[in-house]
Amino acid sequence: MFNKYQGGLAAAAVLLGAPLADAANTFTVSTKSTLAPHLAGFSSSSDPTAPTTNAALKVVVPVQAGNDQTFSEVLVDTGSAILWVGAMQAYEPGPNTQDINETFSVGYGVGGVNGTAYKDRVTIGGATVDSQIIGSAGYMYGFTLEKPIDGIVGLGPSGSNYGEVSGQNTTPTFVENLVSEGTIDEPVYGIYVGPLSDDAESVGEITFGGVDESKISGDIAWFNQTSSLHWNFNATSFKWGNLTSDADAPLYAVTDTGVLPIGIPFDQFYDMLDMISGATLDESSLLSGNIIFPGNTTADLPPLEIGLGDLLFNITADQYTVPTSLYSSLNITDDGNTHTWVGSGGPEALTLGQKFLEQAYSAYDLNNKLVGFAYLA
Ligand SMILES: *[C@@H]1O[C@H](CO)[C@@H](O)[C@H](O)[C@H]1NC(C)=O
Ligand SMILES: *[C@@H]1O[C@H](CO)[C@@H](O)[C@H](O)[C@H]1NC(C)=O
Ligand SMILES: *[C@@H]1O[C@H](CO)[C@@H](O)[C@H](O)[C@H]1NC(C)=O
Ligand SMILES: *[C@@H]1O[C@H](CO)[C@@H](O)[C@H](O)[C@H]1NC(C)=O
Ligand SMILES: *[C@@H]1O[C@H](CO)[C@@H](O)[C@H](O)[C@H]1NC(C)=O
Ligand SMILES: *[C@@H]1O[C@H](CO)[C@@H](O)[C@H](O)[C@H]1NC(C)=O
Ligand SMILES: *[C@@H]1O[C@H](CO)[C@@H](O)[C@H](O)[C@H]1NC(C)=O
Ligand SMILES: *[C@H]1O[C@H](CO)[C@@H](O)[C@H](O)[C@H]1NC(C)=O
Repeated sequence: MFNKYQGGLAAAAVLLGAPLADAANTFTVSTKSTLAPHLAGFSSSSDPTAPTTNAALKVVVPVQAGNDQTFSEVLVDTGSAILWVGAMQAYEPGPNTQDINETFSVGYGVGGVNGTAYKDRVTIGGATVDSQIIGSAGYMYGFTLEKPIDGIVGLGPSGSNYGEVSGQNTTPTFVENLVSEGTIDEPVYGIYVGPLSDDAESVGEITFGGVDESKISGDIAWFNQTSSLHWNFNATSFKWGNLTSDADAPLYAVTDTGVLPIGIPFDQFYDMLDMISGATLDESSLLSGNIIFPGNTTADLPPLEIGLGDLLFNITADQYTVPTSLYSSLNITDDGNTHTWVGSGGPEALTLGQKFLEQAYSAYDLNNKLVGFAYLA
């Protein structure tokens, strides 16, 4: 989750097999996508694959810390890099808690939080860190769309949490600590955000220490990170019907599990509005800024074609249309129009939020500063 879209630099995909193959050998990752949310991650202490729950509007994972507490709705955010809990259930220092006499404070694009920082033993799924900096929420504002949440686990790039804990410049993330404590060999992780089903929550997973090969088809396309603060990289192409991004211009992309929409390049976004008669910008719902198509165009809406290296992800109209079952939680009035998850990503820029990630596997390599994508199996 973030509030600025930072452009990266230059646009070529790399297909690297090596870092992955090594990392994958360090863990035998079982597929746990059918396990029940909230409980499953703790049923097997040797399983490094923590189930995440795509609760329609956010990806959450249960986190154990404090006084033998389970914080079940902790938002998975690849756009930040600090761990805090205690927004719903107060954090209580427990047998493994060290009082470090520090505070923490983080501002996100959609809210902010501060409070006391501790070191504690923290478990996510089968993965445990003995000495993890964890924030205990004291004061919090915002997060309208995300609430209720228990906290946020940041899976952003190393060193991107500068100044968030008093007395420290940057602090190690959960994944960095898994490596330094010897639990995983490589600071590599993979995220599968299960596509949302109509009726209920769907289950995805995070794999620490490698990727879950059973969730992907073909190779992962890896991209050099172009900003140290977020998972920015250069994408390759964008197309929607006859609207295409300029092949000679850069196409700056950022991926973030903590944001919901798919942001497409500014020029094509406004061309879309001009081209479809009756198309408007959402001005009143919680998806303010997204495009709304008149109901009569539904049948003709082409897919969003997003090219990342050699991979081409087609996000179909069905996939970028907001289901009516979510209208009330998003304050959308059922006016017969087609409300979408599609907004502007900024000039020559793509934002690949949760609604994109439901259709792709993503992978992160902290040492080599790479972000990768693969087709889902
Ligand atoms: C990615 O970075 C590596 C190491 O800095 C470099 O060798 C490679 O050429 C870069 N790839 C691209 C596509 O920029
Ligand atoms: C805790 O930190 C405050 C502010 O830095 C300092 O004044 C105080 O002495 C510290 N307390 C302990 C017990 O270290
Ligand atoms: C948290 O923010 C509130 C409101 O700005 C402020 O009053 C409070 O002192 C802050 N607490 C910490 C621990 O930073
Ligand atoms: C693009 O497609 C739209 C809708 O089919 C059409 O009205 C428009 O003329 C086309 N534009 C170009 C440049 O082909
Ligand atoms: C669809 O409805 C809009 C108004 O809501 C109108 O401007 C447009 O011409 C209609 N398009 C078609 C293809 O009927
Ligand atoms: C909900 O929508 C109405 C108009 O449809 C608007 O007046 C109101 O401000 C919206 N509420 C929120 C929380 O966005
Ligand atoms: C993506 O959609 C376009 C337009 O409908 C189609 O031509 C293309 O074959 C699709 N590509 C893939 C990889 O599904
Ligand atoms: C990303 O694209 C920009 C603009 O074209 C370029 O300057 C930069 O070198 C590219 N970076 C990588 C890692 O490809």
